[in-house]
Amino acid sequence: MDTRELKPTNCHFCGYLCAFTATVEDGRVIDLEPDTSRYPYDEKIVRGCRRWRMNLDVLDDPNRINWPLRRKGERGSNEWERVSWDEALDDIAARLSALAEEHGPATLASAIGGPHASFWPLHRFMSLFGSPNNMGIGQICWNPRIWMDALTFGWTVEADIDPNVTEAVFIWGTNPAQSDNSAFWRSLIGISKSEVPLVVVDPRRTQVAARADLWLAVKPGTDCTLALGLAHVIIAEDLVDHGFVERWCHGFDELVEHVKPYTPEAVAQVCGLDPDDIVRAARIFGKARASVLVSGRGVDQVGPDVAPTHRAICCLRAITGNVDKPGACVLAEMSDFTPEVDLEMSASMTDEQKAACLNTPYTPLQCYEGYERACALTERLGRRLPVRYLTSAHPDLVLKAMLEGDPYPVRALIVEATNPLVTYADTHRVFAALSSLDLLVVIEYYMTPTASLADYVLPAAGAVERPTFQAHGGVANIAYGGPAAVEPYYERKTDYDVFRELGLRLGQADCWPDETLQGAYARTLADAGVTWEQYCATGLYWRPPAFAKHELLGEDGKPAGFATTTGKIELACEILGELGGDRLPTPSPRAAIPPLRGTADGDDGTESVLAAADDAGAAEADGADAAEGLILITGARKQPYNASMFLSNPDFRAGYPDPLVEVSPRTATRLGLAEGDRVVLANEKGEASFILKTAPMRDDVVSADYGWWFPEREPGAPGFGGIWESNINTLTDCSVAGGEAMIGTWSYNAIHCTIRKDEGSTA
Ligand SMILES: Nc1nc2c(c(=O)[nH]1)N[C@H]1C(S)=C(S)[C@@H](COP(=O)(O)OP(=O)(O)OC[C@H]3O[C@@H](n4cnc5c(=O)[nH]c(N)nc54)[C@H](O)[C@@H]3O)O[C@H]1N2
Ligand SMILES: Nc1nc2c(c(=O)[nH]1)N[C@H]1C(S)=C(S)[C@@H](COP(=O)(O)OP(=O)(O)OC[C@H]3O[C@@H](n4cnc5c(=O)[nH]c(N)nc54)[C@H](O)[C@@H]3O)O[C@H]1N2
Ligand code: SF4
Ligand SMILES: [Mo]
Repeated sequence: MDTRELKPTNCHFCGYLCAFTATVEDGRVIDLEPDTSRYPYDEKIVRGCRRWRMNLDVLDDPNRINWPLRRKGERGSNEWERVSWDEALDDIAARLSALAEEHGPATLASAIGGPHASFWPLHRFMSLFGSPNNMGIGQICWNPRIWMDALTFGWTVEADIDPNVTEAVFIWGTNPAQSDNSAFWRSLIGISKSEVPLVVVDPRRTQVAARADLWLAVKPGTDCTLALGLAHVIIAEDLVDHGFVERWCHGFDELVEHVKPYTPEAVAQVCGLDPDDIVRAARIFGKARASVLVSGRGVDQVGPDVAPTHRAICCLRAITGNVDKPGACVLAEMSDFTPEVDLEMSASMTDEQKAACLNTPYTPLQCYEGYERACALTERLGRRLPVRYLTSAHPDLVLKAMLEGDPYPVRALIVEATNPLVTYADTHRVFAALSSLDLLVVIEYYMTPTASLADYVLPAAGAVERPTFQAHGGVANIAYGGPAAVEPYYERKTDYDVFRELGLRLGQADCWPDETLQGAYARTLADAGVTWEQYCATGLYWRPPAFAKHELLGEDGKPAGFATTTGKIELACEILGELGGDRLPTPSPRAAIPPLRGTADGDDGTESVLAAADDAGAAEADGADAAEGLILITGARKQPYNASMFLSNPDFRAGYPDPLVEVSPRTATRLGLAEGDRVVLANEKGEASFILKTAPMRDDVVSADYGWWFPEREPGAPGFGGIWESNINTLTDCSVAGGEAMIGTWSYNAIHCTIRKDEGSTA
């Protein structure tokens, strides 16, 4: 008798969660095929992806962790004993209670990574435990855009590329050909073949830059200045949408004054561009009836310039009337299903528990007080941002509390779906801090370098073994995913089960009513009037938002406006001013326009700006690009890898065996280096080894891979899977003092480094 069954399920090796049909026999998946009847409804996405077939191998990979493991030898010795779940969770719960008793609940921190799982179960556990110290990647991924959109427009905006309406597309610091590899990238290929102008701002000539009508090879870290330069031209050439600005924007006159010095010539000097290209780009953006602008990690990870760059981009959209308009961008809606903010149950925290957040007073926006101020505004239109991501504790402060007990000791850490020894900044410090803990619990698929340091490694169930529900933090009315095809193999558990079962041991029973993750998702959907079965049938819950929602009349007969202090789009942002920040977007000193020297050269000061800009080289010497004048950018996405994942796949490694660093051919020649050389990148934080590759990009920029370790080696001491060899985060730093003032963003791009040939080895 054939006992095979066909089951719908999803991949979760990237954020798309493509739909599959699994052939299941005796509780095991024996085959997977793309399912085009469910979201994202496109077989080409899957077939064009090199990862999807890995789902079968990963399910039963002999290197997967299948049982709870407890440390037997010295920390990091990679000696383990298998224990039962009850033994592991009883002991972890008891030790957490004892630590909380001694130091207070904030002594427990957590760490997360990219969007590999639903993180609200961890956040709910933390809220109920009473700790505000969840740490993550928020400050350098997602938060800056969400925060600055919310403060400027009252909520987040999404790009609305519509080939029938959109008349200009700007791609700014993002390379979807490698990072997205899917529907969005294919829509850009379509745009590049059409009449719609495509402008790309990126120091590297990426695949999208190669297809662009205009490529602005900006000097890393100077994007805010460039955006203000575009605003200058748009205002000077009167490409402003005056009707929209007068009706809906606050602070336009101030912005006009503010951008006066940002002439194309002055901006070109700072950004290393041709002034004519700046004018051309501004005209393209300003003249189109609908312009769309998509930004990415290139502007999310430039430390002090993060907030002003996003704000300047928001201003560009606003002064040209490209807000909540078809073909430009759309203000998202709160989810109809239970939003993240309720799922994470942060409201259950006491004021005293919130006040213990390590961010206070270092980052006045990214902390509970900042959140509550911002939320008081967005709530006017019924919108609530998730709390936990946007208050996530700054790694610098968490590491300090671990290492120095200052301002109180953080003694325990739960790590879910991240590999901080490779992906967090300043590996040496992360290593020292994690090694110093009383209790380190890592929930993982594999024995990563981070897991090898743990007291307990708990086996996580992956996609196919668990239901999925990708909901973008509840800031948009969309969720996608589907059911599990099989029960978790061996003794793996979903992350949800781990946190629920820990929670039950710590008196949280009332807040975990659903025995399973699927039950919890079904409850979430019930708020939207949809059943789990209905959701699984299409793999998508989506309601398209309307446009021009600010015009909608409320019960008082007045238009809704925007959920900001003034009810308008805030070109001059009042809440940022109240928090001690800049009301108008202002770049950090390294990207500042040189000050005007008197007015003798002319009324508009242009020539004096140019004279001053000649001195810019001197200013550079004390900034990011001293030494050999090189500027390091890190982590440009490359298929088929994802951060520190998939390096053990033999096919992937055969095609991409070594960590690479890229420079332009001219820079290689200047440095006396050749393609294939083994080189060492170094700065005051550390050094790492790479193979040199030449690529079309801006001269003097060095672009290094991130995520490299060597899973084929021993993960524990002394080498920890090779994390000290080619791990670019041994050169990065997350000090809160050097970061962006409101959110605390540190720099993975626009960093100082030197490069030398590794004479000791041959590639
Ligand atoms: N293959 C693969 N895909 C991934 C990931 C992965 O690790 N691998 N990670 C996922 C995650 S977590 C994220 S956040 C997304 C990120 O997705 P993207 O935002 O698309 O990230 P990248 O592809 O690295 O593109 C960033 C671009 O910014 C450029 N850049 C660097 N510094 C600057 C600068 O100062 N100014 C400007 N204008 N540009 C600059 C880089 O050259 C690079 O081309 O990708 C996701 N997708
Ligand atoms: N220098 C530099 N550093 C960076 C970046 C950069 O561009 N440059 N990018 C930053 C960005 S944007 C991001 S998002 C981070 C990404 O950083 P991470 O998320 O830490 O990177 P990954 O290598 O994807 O690590 C994910 C780990 O979680 C495990 N895992 C995957 N899925 C699950 C799951 O469902 N449950 C559990 N329990 N475990 C799971 C995997 O086995 C893997 O070891 O890196 C950041 N670090
Ligand atoms: S890795 Fe991403 S694009 Fe590829 S099949 Fe999985 S979900 Fe789809
Ligand atoms: Mo990310």
